[in-house]
Amino acid sequence: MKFKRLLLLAFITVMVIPLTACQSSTAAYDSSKKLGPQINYTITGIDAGAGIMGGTQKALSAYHLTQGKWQLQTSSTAAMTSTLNKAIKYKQPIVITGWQPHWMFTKYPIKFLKDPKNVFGKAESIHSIARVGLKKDNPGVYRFLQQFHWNATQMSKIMLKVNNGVKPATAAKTYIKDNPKQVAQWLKGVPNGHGKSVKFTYVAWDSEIASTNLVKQLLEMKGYKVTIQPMEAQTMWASVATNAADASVSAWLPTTSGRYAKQYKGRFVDVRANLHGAKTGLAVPKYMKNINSISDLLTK
Ligand code: PBE
Repeated sequence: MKFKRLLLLAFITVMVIPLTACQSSTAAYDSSKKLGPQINYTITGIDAGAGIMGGTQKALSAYHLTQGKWQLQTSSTAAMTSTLNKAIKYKQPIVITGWQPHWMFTKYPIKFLKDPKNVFGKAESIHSIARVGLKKDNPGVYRFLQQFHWNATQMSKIMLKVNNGVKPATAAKTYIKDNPKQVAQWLKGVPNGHGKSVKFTYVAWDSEIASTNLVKQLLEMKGYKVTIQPMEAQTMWASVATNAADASVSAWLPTTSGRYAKQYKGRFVDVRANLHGAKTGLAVPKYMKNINSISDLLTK
Protein backbone atom coordinates (compact mmCIF):
# COMPACT_ATOMS: atom_id res chain seq x y z
CA MET A 1 0.00 0.00 0.00
CA LYS A 2 2.65 2.46 1.09
CA PHE A 3 4.78 1.57 -1.89
CA LYS A 4 1.85 2.13 -4.25
CA ARG A 5 1.31 5.57 -2.77
CA LEU A 6 4.94 6.39 -3.20
CA LEU A 7 4.79 5.26 -6.79
CA LEU A 8 1.74 7.45 -7.35
CA LEU A 9 3.49 10.41 -5.80
CA ALA A 10 6.54 9.86 -7.97
CA PHE A 11 4.28 9.58 -11.01
CA ILE A 12 2.48 12.83 -10.18
CA THR A 13 5.77 14.63 -9.62
CA VAL A 14 7.17 13.44 -12.92
CA MET A 15 4.02 14.39 -14.79
CA VAL A 16 3.21 17.70 -13.13
CA ILE A 17 6.58 19.39 -12.76
CA PRO A 18 7.33 19.64 -16.48
CA LEU A 19 3.77 20.86 -17.07
CA THR A 20 4.01 23.75 -14.63
CA ALA A 21 7.55 24.53 -15.73
CA CYS A 22 6.33 24.73 -19.29
CA GLN A 23 3.46 27.06 -18.32
CA SER A 24 5.57 29.52 -16.39
CA SER A 25 8.17 29.70 -19.13
CA THR A 26 5.66 31.11 -21.65
CA ALA A 27 7.60 33.69 -23.58
CA ALA A 28 7.28 37.45 -23.22
CA TYR A 29 5.11 39.27 -25.76
CA ASP A 30 6.76 39.51 -29.16
CA SER A 31 5.20 42.19 -31.37
CA SER A 32 7.07 40.92 -34.42
CA LYS A 33 5.03 37.72 -34.31
CA LYS A 34 1.26 37.27 -34.68
CA LEU A 35 -0.55 37.60 -31.37
CA GLY A 36 -3.06 34.75 -31.81
CA PRO A 37 -0.62 31.82 -31.74
CA GLN A 38 1.25 33.36 -28.79
CA ILE A 39 -1.81 32.94 -26.56
CA ASN A 40 -3.51 30.05 -28.27
CA TYR A 41 -6.14 32.49 -29.67
CA THR A 42 -7.63 32.71 -26.19
CA ILE A 43 -9.34 35.61 -24.43
CA THR A 44 -9.28 35.11 -20.67
CA GLY A 45 -12.82 35.71 -19.41
CA ILE A 46 -14.80 35.54 -16.17
CA ASP A 47 -17.98 33.77 -15.00
CA ALA A 48 -20.42 32.64 -17.67
CA GLY A 49 -23.32 34.71 -16.30
CA ALA A 50 -21.54 38.05 -16.68
CA GLY A 51 -22.81 40.44 -19.34
CA ILE A 52 -19.26 41.09 -20.48
CA MET A 53 -19.00 37.43 -21.52
CA GLY A 54 -22.06 37.80 -23.76
CA GLY A 55 -20.54 41.02 -25.11
CA THR A 56 -17.28 39.24 -25.87
CA GLN A 57 -19.10 36.46 -27.73
CA LYS A 58 -20.78 39.13 -29.83
CA ALA A 59 -17.42 40.79 -30.44
CA LEU A 60 -15.93 37.45 -31.51
CA SER A 61 -18.43 37.23 -34.32
CA ALA A 62 -18.69 40.96 -35.12
CA TYR A 63 -14.93 41.19 -35.64
CA HIS A 64 -14.78 37.80 -37.41
CA LEU A 65 -12.56 36.46 -34.67
CA THR A 66 -14.34 33.13 -34.39
CA GLN A 67 -13.34 32.22 -37.94
CA GLY A 68 -9.86 33.37 -36.95
CA LYS A 69 -9.81 30.59 -34.33
CA TRP A 70 -10.28 32.94 -31.36
CA GLN A 71 -12.15 31.67 -28.34
CA LEU A 72 -13.31 32.93 -24.98
CA GLN A 73 -12.25 31.08 -21.87
CA THR A 74 -14.73 31.05 -18.97
CA SER A 75 -13.30 31.35 -15.46
CA SER A 76 -13.97 33.80 -12.64
CA THR A 77 -12.88 37.33 -11.80
CA ALA A 78 -10.40 35.96 -9.25
CA ALA A 79 -8.89 33.46 -11.70
CA MET A 80 -8.72 36.05 -14.46
CA THR A 81 -6.99 38.68 -12.34
CA SER A 82 -4.52 36.12 -11.06
CA THR A 83 -3.70 35.05 -14.64
CA LEU A 84 -3.34 38.73 -15.52
CA ASN A 85 -1.07 39.27 -12.54
CA LYS A 86 1.23 36.49 -13.72
CA ALA A 87 1.24 37.68 -17.34
CA ILE A 88 2.17 41.22 -16.30
CA LYS A 89 4.97 39.93 -14.10
CA TYR A 90 6.65 38.20 -17.05
CA LYS A 91 5.52 40.72 -19.71
CA GLN A 92 3.59 37.96 -21.42
CA PRO A 93 0.80 38.50 -23.93
CA ILE A 94 -2.77 38.31 -22.62
CA VAL A 95 -6.22 39.51 -23.64
CA ILE A 96 -8.81 39.80 -20.88
CA THR A 97 -12.40 40.85 -20.40
CA GLY A 98 -11.91 44.18 -18.60
CA TRP A 99 -14.25 46.68 -16.98
CA GLN A 100 -14.34 49.81 -14.95
CA PRO A 101 -14.77 50.65 -12.14
CA HIS A 102 -12.42 47.89 -11.01
CA TRP A 103 -9.10 47.86 -9.21
CA MET A 104 -7.46 45.97 -12.11
CA PHE A 105 -7.09 49.32 -13.90
CA THR A 106 -5.43 50.85 -10.84
CA LYS A 107 -3.20 47.94 -10.02
CA TYR A 108 -2.03 46.93 -13.50
CA PRO A 109 -0.82 48.88 -16.56
CA ILE A 110 -3.64 47.80 -18.87
CA LYS A 111 -5.66 49.54 -21.59
CA PHE A 112 -9.06 48.97 -23.20
CA LEU A 113 -9.01 47.92 -26.84
CA LYS A 114 -10.95 50.25 -29.14
CA ASP A 115 -14.31 48.92 -30.15
CA PRO A 116 -15.08 50.61 -33.50
CA LYS A 117 -18.14 48.39 -34.03
CA ASN A 118 -19.47 49.49 -30.65
CA VAL A 119 -20.30 45.98 -29.49
CA PHE A 120 -19.82 46.82 -25.81
CA GLY A 121 -22.00 49.94 -26.04
CA LYS A 122 -21.17 53.60 -25.70
CA ALA A 123 -22.14 54.83 -22.24
CA GLU A 124 -22.64 52.40 -19.40
CA SER A 125 -23.92 53.26 -15.92
CA ILE A 126 -24.60 51.34 -12.75
CA HIS A 127 -28.25 51.72 -11.78
CA SER A 128 -30.21 51.28 -8.58
CA ILE A 129 -33.31 49.21 -9.19
CA ALA A 130 -36.20 48.58 -6.83
CA ARG A 131 -39.14 46.24 -6.68
CA VAL A 132 -42.45 47.64 -7.84
CA GLY A 133 -44.16 48.85 -4.67
CA LEU A 134 -41.07 49.76 -2.65
CA LYS A 135 -41.82 53.46 -3.02
CA LYS A 136 -45.18 52.95 -1.34
CA ASP A 137 -44.09 50.38 1.26
CA ASN A 138 -40.78 51.93 2.24
CA PRO A 139 -40.63 55.56 1.09
CA GLY A 140 -37.57 56.25 3.28
CA VAL A 141 -35.40 53.68 1.56
CA TYR A 142 -36.81 54.71 -1.81
CA ARG A 143 -35.90 58.32 -1.11
CA PHE A 144 -32.38 57.25 -0.19
CA LEU A 145 -32.09 55.34 -3.47
CA GLN A 146 -33.18 58.44 -5.37
CA GLN A 147 -30.36 60.37 -3.72
CA PHE A 148 -27.55 57.84 -3.74
CA HIS A 149 -24.95 58.34 -6.45
CA TRP A 150 -21.19 58.62 -6.60
CA ASN A 151 -18.33 58.23 -9.05
CA ALA A 152 -15.69 55.67 -9.94
CA THR A 153 -12.90 57.43 -7.99
CA GLN A 154 -15.02 57.41 -4.86
CA MET A 155 -16.06 53.80 -5.30
CA SER A 156 -12.43 52.81 -5.82
CA LYS A 157 -11.57 53.99 -2.33
CA ILE A 158 -13.63 51.16 -0.88
CA MET A 159 -12.77 48.68 -3.63
CA LEU A 160 -9.02 49.05 -3.22
CA LYS A 161 -9.21 48.63 0.54
CA VAL A 162 -11.23 45.45 0.16
CA ASN A 163 -8.72 44.20 -2.41
CA ASN A 164 -6.01 44.79 0.19
CA GLY A 165 -7.82 42.60 2.68
CA VAL A 166 -9.96 45.08 4.63
CA LYS A 167 -13.46 43.76 5.42
CA PRO A 168 -16.10 45.39 3.16
CA ALA A 169 -18.13 46.61 6.15
CA THR A 170 -15.04 48.20 7.69
CA ALA A 171 -14.02 49.86 4.43
CA ALA A 172 -17.56 51.22 4.05
CA LYS A 173 -17.53 52.61 7.60
CA THR A 174 -14.22 54.36 6.91
CA TYR A 175 -15.66 55.87 3.73
CA ILE A 176 -18.62 57.21 5.72
CA LYS A 177 -16.32 58.71 8.33
CA ASP A 178 -14.15 60.35 5.66
CA ASN A 179 -17.01 61.84 3.62
CA PRO A 180 -19.52 63.44 5.99
CA LYS A 181 -20.82 66.01 3.49
CA GLN A 182 -21.61 63.44 0.84
CA VAL A 183 -23.20 61.19 3.45
CA ALA A 184 -25.41 64.07 4.63
CA GLN A 185 -26.61 64.63 1.04
CA TRP A 186 -27.42 60.97 0.55
CA LEU A 187 -29.38 60.80 3.80
CA LYS A 188 -31.08 64.19 3.52
CA GLY A 189 -34.74 63.87 4.43
CA VAL A 190 -34.52 60.09 4.83
CA PRO A 191 -36.73 59.29 7.83
CA ASN A 192 -35.57 57.02 10.63
CA GLY A 193 -36.29 53.39 9.85
CA HIS A 194 -37.12 52.37 13.43
CA GLY A 195 -35.95 48.84 12.73
CA LYS A 196 -37.81 48.44 9.45
CA SER A 197 -36.31 45.65 7.34
CA VAL A 198 -34.94 46.09 3.87
CA LYS A 199 -33.26 43.50 1.70
CA PHE A 200 -30.72 44.25 -1.02
CA THR A 201 -29.45 41.65 -3.43
CA TYR A 202 -26.25 42.06 -5.41
CA VAL A 203 -23.72 40.21 -7.49
CA ALA A 204 -20.39 39.77 -5.74
CA TRP A 205 -18.41 41.82 -8.25
CA ASP A 206 -15.84 44.03 -6.52
CA SER A 207 -17.73 47.18 -7.49
CA GLU A 208 -20.99 45.89 -6.07
CA ILE A 209 -19.40 44.55 -2.90
CA ALA A 210 -18.26 48.16 -2.34
CA SER A 211 -21.56 49.89 -3.13
CA THR A 212 -23.85 47.40 -1.43
CA ASN A 213 -21.85 47.39 1.79
CA LEU A 214 -21.82 51.17 1.80
CA VAL A 215 -25.59 51.31 1.32
CA LYS A 216 -26.05 48.83 4.17
CA GLN A 217 -23.96 50.94 6.56
CA LEU A 218 -25.71 54.15 5.50
CA LEU A 219 -29.21 52.79 6.03
CA GLU A 220 -28.25 51.16 9.32
CA MET A 221 -27.11 54.58 10.51
CA LYS A 222 -30.69 55.65 9.86
CA GLY A 223 -32.16 52.80 11.90
CA TYR A 224 -33.07 50.35 9.13
CA LYS A 225 -32.42 46.66 9.48
CA VAL A 226 -30.52 45.86 6.29
CA THR A 227 -29.82 42.44 4.82
CA ILE A 228 -27.55 42.10 1.81
CA GLN A 229 -27.40 38.90 -0.17
CA PRO A 230 -24.98 38.06 -2.99
CA MET A 231 -26.25 35.98 -5.90
CA GLU A 232 -25.89 35.31 -9.61
CA ALA A 233 -26.85 38.16 -11.94
CA GLN A 234 -29.94 36.42 -13.28
CA THR A 235 -31.16 35.59 -9.75
CA MET A 236 -30.48 39.12 -8.57
CA TRP A 237 -32.75 40.55 -11.25
CA ALA A 238 -35.36 37.87 -10.60
CA SER A 239 -35.33 38.62 -6.85
CA VAL A 240 -36.25 42.27 -7.45
CA ALA A 241 -38.78 41.40 -10.16
CA THR A 242 -40.58 38.90 -7.93
CA ASN A 243 -40.51 41.03 -4.74
CA ALA A 244 -38.16 38.55 -3.02
CA ALA A 245 -35.77 41.47 -2.56
CA ASP A 246 -36.46 45.18 -2.17
CA ALA A 247 -33.71 46.64 -4.29
CA SER A 248 -30.26 46.32 -5.80
CA VAL A 249 -27.59 48.88 -6.61
CA SER A 250 -25.80 46.58 -9.06
CA ALA A 251 -27.62 46.91 -12.38
CA TRP A 252 -25.14 47.62 -15.19
CA LEU A 253 -27.12 49.28 -18.00
CA PRO A 254 -27.96 49.65 -20.81
CA THR A 255 -25.69 47.01 -22.34
CA THR A 256 -24.02 44.75 -19.79
CA SER A 257 -27.19 43.59 -18.00
CA GLY A 258 -29.46 44.66 -20.85
CA ARG A 259 -30.83 41.19 -21.40
CA TYR A 260 -32.09 41.00 -17.81
CA ALA A 261 -33.64 44.46 -17.98
CA LYS A 262 -35.47 43.32 -21.10
CA GLN A 263 -36.51 40.03 -19.60
CA TYR A 264 -37.98 41.68 -16.48
CA LYS A 265 -39.32 44.81 -18.17
CA GLY A 266 -42.18 46.34 -16.20
CA ARG A 267 -41.44 44.19 -13.15
CA PHE A 268 -38.84 46.47 -11.57
CA VAL A 269 -38.33 50.21 -11.11
CA ASP A 270 -35.20 51.78 -12.57
CA VAL A 271 -34.72 54.31 -9.76
CA ARG A 272 -31.63 56.08 -11.08
CA ALA A 273 -28.07 55.67 -12.25
CA ASN A 274 -25.88 55.67 -9.14
CA LEU A 275 -22.58 55.78 -11.06
CA HIS A 276 -21.85 57.10 -14.53
CA GLY A 277 -18.88 56.28 -16.71
CA ALA A 278 -18.76 52.53 -16.22
CA LYS A 279 -17.25 50.61 -19.10
CA THR A 280 -16.80 47.05 -20.29
CA GLY A 281 -14.66 45.67 -23.08
CA LEU A 282 -11.51 43.78 -23.92
CA ALA A 283 -8.22 44.88 -22.42
CA VAL A 284 -4.51 44.12 -22.79
CA PRO A 285 -1.34 45.19 -20.96
CA LYS A 286 0.10 48.49 -22.18
CA TYR A 287 3.35 46.79 -23.21
CA MET A 288 1.38 45.23 -26.08
CA LYS A 289 1.92 48.52 -27.87
CA ASN A 290 0.78 47.48 -31.33
CA ILE A 291 -2.53 46.01 -30.12
CA ASN A 292 -4.99 48.87 -29.73
CA SER A 293 -8.27 47.76 -31.26
CA ILE A 294 -10.30 44.57 -31.10
CA SER A 295 -9.76 44.25 -34.84
CA ASP A 296 -5.99 44.06 -34.21
CA LEU A 297 -6.52 40.60 -32.70
CA LEU A 298 -7.22 39.32 -36.19
CA THR A 299 -4.62 41.27 -38.14
CA LYS A 300 -1.62 41.70 -35.85
N1 PBE B 1 -18.92 42.95 -14.75
C1 PBE B 1 -18.80 43.74 -13.56
C2 PBE B 1 -20.34 42.64 -14.81
C3 PBE B 1 -21.00 43.87 -14.41
C4 PBE B 1 -20.08 44.36 -13.33
C5 PBE B 1 -18.50 43.74 -15.86
C6 PBE B 1 -18.16 41.74 -14.57
C7 PBE B 1 -20.88 41.92 -16.03
O1 PBE B 1 -20.15 41.73 -17.00
O2 PBE B 1 -22.03 41.51 -16.03
